[in-house]
Amino acid sequence: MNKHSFKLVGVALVAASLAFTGCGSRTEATSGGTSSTNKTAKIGVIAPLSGDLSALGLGIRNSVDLAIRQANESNAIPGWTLELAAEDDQATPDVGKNAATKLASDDEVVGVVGTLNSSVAQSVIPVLNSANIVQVSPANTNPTLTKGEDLANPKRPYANYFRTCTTDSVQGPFAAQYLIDAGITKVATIHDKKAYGQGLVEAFTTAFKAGGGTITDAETINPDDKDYSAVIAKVKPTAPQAIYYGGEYPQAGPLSKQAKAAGLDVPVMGGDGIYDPNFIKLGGRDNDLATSVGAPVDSLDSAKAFVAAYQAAGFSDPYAAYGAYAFDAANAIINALKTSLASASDAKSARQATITAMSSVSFDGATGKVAFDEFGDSVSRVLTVYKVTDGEWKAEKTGELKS
Ligand code: ABU
Repeated sequence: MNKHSFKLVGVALVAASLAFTGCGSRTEATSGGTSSTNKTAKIGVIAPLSGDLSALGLGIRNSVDLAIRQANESNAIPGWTLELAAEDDQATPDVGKNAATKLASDDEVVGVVGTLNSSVAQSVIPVLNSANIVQVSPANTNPTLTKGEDLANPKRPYANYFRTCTTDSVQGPFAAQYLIDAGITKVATIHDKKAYGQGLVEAFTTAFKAGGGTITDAETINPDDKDYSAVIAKVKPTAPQAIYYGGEYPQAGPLSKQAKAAGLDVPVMGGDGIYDPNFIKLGGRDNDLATSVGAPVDSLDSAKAFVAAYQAAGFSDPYAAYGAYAFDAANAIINALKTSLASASDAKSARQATITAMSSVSFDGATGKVAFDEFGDSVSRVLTVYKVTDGEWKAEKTGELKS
């Protein structure tokens, strides 16, 4: 049966079910070919689906969609049909907060994958936490989201929040170690003043200095800026061997291009926020560097089935940096739902039980082992350094932070 005819049959069956029961449960063909009356539970997505960062957000949404389709096809939660409820946060905290409020008011929503941006997560997490909705981010790397502002005395702020990516407490030092090992000991830093960019630069700076490096200059930009000549003019006389940038590719690409054009011909290095082909399209040059979470997805045996299924699904956007992490995040929620929905009469009443069940989730995902520590952080601490080589990102080094 093709996708179109399956949808038509599904619509007819849903209509028949609603007419018969007069409520929100629905009848669908199960993977065994028989019919049953199913209840609905929704998994939300909050991510940038439009704007500069949509290349990352669409990969997240599609990968959650794929996990939901697979769960429904395998009847992963008997008696329940899962649905996707995707909201565009436009990479903006206020828009993300409204998206969270909308999802929280939908009684069928039991979990949310997202956000991309740590700054948006700061607005979204409290809303979902108040509604007892579990949230799993594939991409937020700011450490304070799980450990609070005082990282030396960590205290988990929100019990509903988990993530499948590692954090900037690991990513910043991993980049510092890489540069020092490469003989780069003088670096200028620039960040975009957002939670992610500032936190990443702080983590990098502490580790780089501890490793014997010198920060020649520390500057900031505004995310809306397009012309970086003023900041480049301040950095250039300090003669850094590299620029470490905290922020995302829409600013990092042009910054790299403008620095080189101004005669500051040194590598720009950033974190996972710049690891996207758009960084190169926007001006990133050969020898620029990025760290990103985990091992390269296309090199992982564990990710082969995900990559093949994503391609077979025919999505028009790539899974990008966080697709596999979003797929694992959705499957973490689905695993928790297998426990929490088993005896639930409706989705809303299973929200708290889903949060509780998430702490015990452990499975082999596309990105490797998926499980969470006492803060809700991923147990994985693997990162990869990528270098722009012949106009493409190429993996340089994968590993864990040396202690
Ligand atoms: N982790 C990189 C981009 C997302 C964030 O703000 O954390």
